[in-house]
Amino acid sequence: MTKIEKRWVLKEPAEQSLVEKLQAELKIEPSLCALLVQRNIHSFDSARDFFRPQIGHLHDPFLMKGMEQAVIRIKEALEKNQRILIYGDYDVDGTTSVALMYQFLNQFTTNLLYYIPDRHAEGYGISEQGIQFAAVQNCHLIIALDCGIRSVDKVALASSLGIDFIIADHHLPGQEIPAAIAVLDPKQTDCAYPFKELSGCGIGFKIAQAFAILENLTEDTYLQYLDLVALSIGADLVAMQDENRILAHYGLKKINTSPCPGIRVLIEQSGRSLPLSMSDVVFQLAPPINAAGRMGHALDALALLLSNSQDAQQKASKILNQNTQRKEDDQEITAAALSLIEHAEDFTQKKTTVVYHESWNKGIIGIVASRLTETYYRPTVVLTASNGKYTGSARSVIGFDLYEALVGCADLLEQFGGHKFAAGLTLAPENLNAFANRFEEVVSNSINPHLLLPEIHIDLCLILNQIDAKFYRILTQMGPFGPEHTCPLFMSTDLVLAEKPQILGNKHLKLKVKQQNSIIFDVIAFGQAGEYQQLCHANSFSMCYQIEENIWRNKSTLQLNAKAFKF
Ligand SMILES: [Mn+2]
Repeated sequence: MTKIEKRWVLKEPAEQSLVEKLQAELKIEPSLCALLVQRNIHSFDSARDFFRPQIGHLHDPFLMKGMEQAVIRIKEALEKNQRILIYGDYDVDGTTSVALMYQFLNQFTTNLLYYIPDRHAEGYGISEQGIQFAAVQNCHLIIALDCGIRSVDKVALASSLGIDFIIADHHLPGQEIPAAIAVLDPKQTDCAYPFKELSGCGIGFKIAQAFAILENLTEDTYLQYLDLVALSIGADLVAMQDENRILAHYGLKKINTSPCPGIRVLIEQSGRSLPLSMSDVVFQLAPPINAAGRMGHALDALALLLSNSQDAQQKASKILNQNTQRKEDDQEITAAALSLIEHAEDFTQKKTTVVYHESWNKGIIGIVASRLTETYYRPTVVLTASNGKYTGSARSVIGFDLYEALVGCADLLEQFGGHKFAAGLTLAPENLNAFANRFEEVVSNSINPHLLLPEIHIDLCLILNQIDAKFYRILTQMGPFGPEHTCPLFMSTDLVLAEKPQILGNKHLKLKVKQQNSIIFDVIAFGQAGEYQQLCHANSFSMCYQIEENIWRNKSTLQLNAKAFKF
């Protein structure tokens, strides 16, 4: 397998005068002040708000377009005892949205149902089957979460059946907005809400907050669901900024102290020790919840999130088993896809990857597409057969607009949608080769070749002696981290080995490094056993890394998690 060379890009250094001013006020290590300034924290006050997020700093939910209409319609449904259907997407954001809204409203009514479409049979968004279900069940109101902003026809259909809609979505609106009672989506150009990057579940949370304000209820009626909101923020990869950081901070606290029974059991069964970080939420808790929809039906994930403690064990086992199966399928399909790529003619010259197999699971091809870009860093499309057509998931490389490239292939596609980095498409089987050729042509003609080299963005260059327990403690207080507020990545140069490296399980490396007469640091380098020879022979090297805590036999030490080496 070829190794991808990555370009190391050091971020623009912080302005020295601002760093000095902040250091005079905060009296912490200048390199930490430099990190803060790089992240637009310039004063004592903004640092205080940043390190101590406040629930009181959440935005007024009524600033969101449609909020007043939404909560008034919900209130009316409760007063008239109308049956409400809570409708959500099949991923983590969708299932947490439904769990939040269902349980919140369940405090005031039992006349409630929920619905999640089948990923394989119904696909994404509001389905006709869902609306039929609402009609048969005599629902008067559907609250759609994490989907619906483009469901113009479906909302009209519901309306013709006497069913009202409230849409609470965070996806990009199309030309036409559905004619619902209320459409909540801060990405509407005429929505004045000050923060545009809430998750779908975050929008649901804002509805609950608005309803509580309207009805003079205590904060706890909605704050008790912050564990679900934090889960959605992590899993949906929304920006860890502004309101999301406050919600994630308190939600993570709840996950680590008093989560709902389903999340508690999921943590226990996954074997992770507390406290969980946001990255544990993303990599340990989210995948089994997503696996339900990919391998079976997302209702199994929702059942866990809604469960009381008695049956949570068995519900968690079910989705954890589905996740194990998902991982196996995912590895198998990835290996098969890599072999297809490597057997294709001229594959080393290609700028794109397009692979197809009729038997691949439609719920997994998106993950496989991302995985393939880890080996061949190119715009990638993975397709499988579905209902007589070929359907696919596409992933881009950073900085290249995949959606635009698909527009250039539109005449060969039956359907496509998505955004810059990820998209979905459907085509007729006879167009597969023509599409693969056209996609290669369009990308080759428009991509800047340097985009095909992945970049590592480094925050700061550090001297090893700057790293100590206090430095690390303040660093962790800068979390939770996520997109747009990533865990700081450092680099150090002129490093030498303090002893011979060890290879762990054929794949990983464990080493000890120092810098002149610095103290010695333990380093873990996942998936980098291939660097062993060069490390052993180098006079000195550079390394980029994150700093983490390693707890072993109740003893905590700092260790460096190496992401790349340069010789
Ligand atoms: Mn979402």
